[in-house]
Amino acid sequence: MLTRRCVALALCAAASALAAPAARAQEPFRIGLILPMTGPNSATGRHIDAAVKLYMSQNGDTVAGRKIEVIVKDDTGAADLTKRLAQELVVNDKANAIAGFGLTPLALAAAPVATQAKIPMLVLAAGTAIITEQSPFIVRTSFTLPQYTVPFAEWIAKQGSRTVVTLVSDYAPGLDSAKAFKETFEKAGGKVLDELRAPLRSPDFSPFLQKARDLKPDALFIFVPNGQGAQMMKQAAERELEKAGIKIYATGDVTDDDSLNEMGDGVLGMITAHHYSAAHKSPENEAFVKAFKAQAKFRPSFMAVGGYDGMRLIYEALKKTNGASDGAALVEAMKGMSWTSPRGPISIDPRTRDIVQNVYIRKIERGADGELYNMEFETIPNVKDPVKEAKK
Ligand code: VNL
Repeated sequence: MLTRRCVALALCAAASALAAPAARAQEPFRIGLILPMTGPNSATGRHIDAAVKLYMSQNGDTVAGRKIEVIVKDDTGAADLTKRLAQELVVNDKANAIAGFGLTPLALAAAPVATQAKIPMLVLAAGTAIITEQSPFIVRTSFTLPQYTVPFAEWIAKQGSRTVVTLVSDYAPGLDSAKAFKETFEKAGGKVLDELRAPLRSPDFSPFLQKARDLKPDALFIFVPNGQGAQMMKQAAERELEKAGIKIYATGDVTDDDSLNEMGDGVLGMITAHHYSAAHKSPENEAFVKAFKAQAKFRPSFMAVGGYDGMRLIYEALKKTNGASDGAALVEAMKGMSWTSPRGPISIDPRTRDIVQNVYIRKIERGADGELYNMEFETIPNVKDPVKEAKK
């Protein structure tokens, strides 16, 4: 005969057997967001963090029954710290995904951690072409440097410039950009007279700008990462390159929406190429910019849009797996996904896990609100990373 105690115990056991899977289903889905929140690249961190917060306030913090928990870590832009934080997020915080990566060396440092932990690694910022090849768990929502450098070099060649000097930051994305520019521009019949490289840390661009001026090219092509554009354009103005008959072309990293207003009227009319401008004309972008400004109190840059789309990718993948956090299943769910981002139509190339997006040629103009904007006037649609396309 069952005693009262036995009955109670049996019920307890039954109850806890029922409770166990339910409790597991309610485990939060943890995203370790590793960003440079302080140091020279803090603008990148600030924009991505604000965009992630905006996405969550618009879309809620529960997906397919899983509560989404974002754990933000500041890597200050130091690769050894990025790697340690990624390891700690996996081991101590039981992160189900890691995301962020403000600079290429930081993404490269974290890639082996994602491979070992078998969890998705979302690259929201860094732009060297080879990054997505460093782990089968990497998916990118930012951009690649050759993605906008190649169509831009073709466009510049068409404008009639015959000789160009390139000036880039001396690290992987800069080298990617300079190489893509030279190959494309020379194939179109132009000539790159010199390939200048400025140091990444605490750069003084003046000697490089002077060297470019002395070489008397038709045009100068510039890439420096997010956060260094204002200093570059100030020093370029001091060297009076335009007065010497040298046109300045830059990637949109140089004239990003965060620092453009600091550059003053000297940059009016300058032409750049990039995948995002806060002035992009679409209902999706107008709603995004309005909501972003209301919540963050500053206007979104291309870094913000990379973070916003990265969150959407995680949310949509979790819906597809019904809340299951298996890393390989989540990455599979992300492959081929497409939607209309604030930047325009985008998709994740199922072969490379890299982003496919429009590239826009833009001109700096003063907007109706008195602020400076990169105004898009030509679109090169659905561009895949040309480096990985060439390897097919
Ligand atoms: C990178 C490329 C970083 C483009 C950037 O800003 C950028 C990178 C911090 O791959 O390191 O605008």
